[in-house]
Amino acid sequence: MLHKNLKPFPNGFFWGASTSAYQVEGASLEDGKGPSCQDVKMVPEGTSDLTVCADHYHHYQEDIALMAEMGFHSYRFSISWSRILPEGTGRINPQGIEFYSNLIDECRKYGIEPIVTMFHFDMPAALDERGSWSNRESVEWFLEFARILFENFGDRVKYWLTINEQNMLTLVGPAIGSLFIPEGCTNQMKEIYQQNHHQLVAQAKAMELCHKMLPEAKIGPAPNISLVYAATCKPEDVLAAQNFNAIRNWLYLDMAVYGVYNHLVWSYLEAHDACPVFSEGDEDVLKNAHPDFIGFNYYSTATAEADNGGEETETTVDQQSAGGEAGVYKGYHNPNLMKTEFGWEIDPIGFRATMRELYSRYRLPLLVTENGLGAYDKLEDGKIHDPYRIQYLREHIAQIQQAITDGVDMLGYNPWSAIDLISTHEGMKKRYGLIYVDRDEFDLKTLKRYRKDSFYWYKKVIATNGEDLAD
Ligand code: BGP
Repeated sequence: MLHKNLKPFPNGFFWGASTSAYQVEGASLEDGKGPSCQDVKMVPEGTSDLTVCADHYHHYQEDIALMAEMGFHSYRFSISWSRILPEGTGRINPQGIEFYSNLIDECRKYGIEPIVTMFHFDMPAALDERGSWSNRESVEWFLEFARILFENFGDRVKYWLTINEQNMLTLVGPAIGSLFIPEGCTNQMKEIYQQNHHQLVAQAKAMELCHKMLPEAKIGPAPNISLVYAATCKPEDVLAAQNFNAIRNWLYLDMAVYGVYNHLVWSYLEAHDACPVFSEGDEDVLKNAHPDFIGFNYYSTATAEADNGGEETETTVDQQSAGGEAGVYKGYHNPNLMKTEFGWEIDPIGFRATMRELYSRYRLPLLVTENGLGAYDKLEDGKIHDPYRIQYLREHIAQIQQAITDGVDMLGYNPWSAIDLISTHEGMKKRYGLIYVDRDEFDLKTLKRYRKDSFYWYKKVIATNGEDLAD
């Protein structure tokens, strides 16, 4: 049902937007920063590398001022591990600490709450050389990094996110430029789920450490959640949707919240001889960690049908494509949904369904850490007309209010992205920002910032606490 008497957005709702370090900062090897896996990867053909990005590193004051002009209450950004620890462990880079300290102060100067992602796809290259998440020591590496962040920024950062889209790292590593498979590996699935297990343990320990060191702070995970629909009401399709929901979504949140492996996923891993090995103490560590809220990225729903194990299934290419697994589920193109210019389905109502489901399952406040539309924006006479983005954001925000009226506890909305930045695998041409950056894929041009039409529109949305969504 569509509510007519809508509840208002709560006071203190975090209206803001998101970025990630390796996609927005640039200065990829400046001021003592070590390379991350993103800096040394093969960039997809036709797309630029990550040395300059939006040059946020050098423009952060101007960028935060623009966010303040929009009235942001929050800015969700990530901290580059290899800017803080160039070799991933050991030696701290003071200039890295200084940069984030200044960035945080700049936010606070305008009353913008910094929401910090500790890890967003950018493993230090030096740690990849030591086996990345495959190495059990990665748990301790992450904890060392976490402690440094809490020590240096914990006095000013109250909201922490552990690992961005761990589910996408596990399911579509190559699309986001982060896949580590050791030489001689014979069971890739087992290897990937072992790495996933290390990340789950690292996350649990980081949450516990955060609560110990910063009793006032709040911390949560940030997976990419797409509720999975069944393609039809055939019982087999419903089972397939349950399978994909478990593999794609619930594994990560059942673990973060309840500290246990989702039983459907465990049985799927057993069938593939891919169950992770627990080290001593893991079970307790996982059970003892408790997030304060659930951060989640939402772009669209997914749809699945039964797979009889016969024909070949489509491969999963990126975050929002479903692919399939013989005998488990098969991705299905939902004929009821429109797509973006880059082929991602658009489903605002599915956003509400996702929020309802998340809240029913976990009963924790929800923070939207990403949501947005990638498009080919054009700068004409100093203006960027992006009605398609306004429409996308408007329809999604309207569904948050429906969800709030459904009784879902919503903390905030931080769409992707505050400012144009480099896409995970489709370069600069796929823009998401409210602020336009004057550069092309390879021509850096002026890097000047322009306010898109969506900038002015979002400013009004924030000023009216979500009451006025009109153009
Ligand atoms: C999410 C990532 C972001 C971001 C966004 C858009 O999966 O957390 O880093 O890039 O998706 O994706 P893309 O850049 O592939 O269009």
